Amino acid sequence: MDIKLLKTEAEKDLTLSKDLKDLDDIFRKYLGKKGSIAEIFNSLAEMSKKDRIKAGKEANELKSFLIDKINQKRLDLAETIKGKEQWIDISLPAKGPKTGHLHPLTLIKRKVSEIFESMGFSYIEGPEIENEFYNFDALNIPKDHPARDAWDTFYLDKGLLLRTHTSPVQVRFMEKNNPPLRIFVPGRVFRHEATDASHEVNFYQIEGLMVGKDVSTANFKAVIKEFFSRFFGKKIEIRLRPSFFPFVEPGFEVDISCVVCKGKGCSVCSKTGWVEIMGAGMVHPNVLKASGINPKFWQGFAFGIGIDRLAMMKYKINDIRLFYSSDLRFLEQF
Ligand code: FA5
Repeated sequence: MDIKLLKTEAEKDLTLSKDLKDLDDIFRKYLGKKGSIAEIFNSLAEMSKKDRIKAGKEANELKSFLIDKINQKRLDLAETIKGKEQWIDISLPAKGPKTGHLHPLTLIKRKVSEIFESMGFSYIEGPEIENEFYNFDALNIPKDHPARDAWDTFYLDKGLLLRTHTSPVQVRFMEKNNPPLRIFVPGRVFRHEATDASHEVNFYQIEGLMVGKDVSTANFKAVIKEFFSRFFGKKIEIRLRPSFFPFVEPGFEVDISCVVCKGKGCSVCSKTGWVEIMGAGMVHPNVLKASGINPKFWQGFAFGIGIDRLAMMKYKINDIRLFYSSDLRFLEQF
């Protein structure tokens, strides 16, 4: 390889180079591991001693020459492109780290907690892995009772299961605490069922329980009316439908008018204009008994609200599955 020709070619390349990328290419072409200079060094072994000394010296000179030229050109380019996007101004303050934020379901849980706490309810938690006694038996759902089918359950080994609702915590709490009592229990629950726009296999509920000497359905209505108006910050239409839950008597389901479509009918409310948001009722005497409380002296109401459904209404989300999608485009809006 003719070193003089190589030098001329490199000088030409350098003159024509316009940006830092061109310079990197030139560096690679001549000084890189597989570049021209490396090639010359590799071929030295095949030369006669005289040629080898000459070529080695020239190649080394060309190498330092090119390094100097490239460095100089780099500085020149930096000067000329100062102010343009390629210029890195090292005196600028660094970009701050991206901070995370709370998940929309956490925001809702906190808001709900704040409201119930202000009404004198205490925050209580219970286990996500339950046994059949607390999830079913103590809640007046005997083994072979068809009502058990209402909760499609993920069973684990040894009589354990993933709790299908937060109601078992009613019993766990009443076993250890005497009435009068007022608690709310936010928590994750699991159901082995098909998902759609308003159903997930994993979702969140808030259980509420108030037991006293003369706690009635009227108290329940007052509490949830106050809750909904504070939660939504405006008047919301509520409707109570008689319903059956073995652990309450009487039992009802509470619907609120669909905020997503303003009651017109959409995928969230299955075109009915109403969204089922909670189950509720007066605590069944058998549940009080199973928890060691005498139903002759004490009575109360209980309810279970779907947190996800509340979040859907509050933020006008039309598919519950978005909460669990981990999609930042969705989550960054909150
Ligand atoms: C229950 O789970 C009862 N434990 C509620 C209860 C408590 C009744 C105390 C009486 C006394 P239900 O299966 O209807 O009931 O669920 C309660 C709420 O959870 C529903 O109103 C709904 O808001 C929410 N929910 C139920 N299933 C799902 C699901 N698959 N995905 C999302 N939310 C759901």
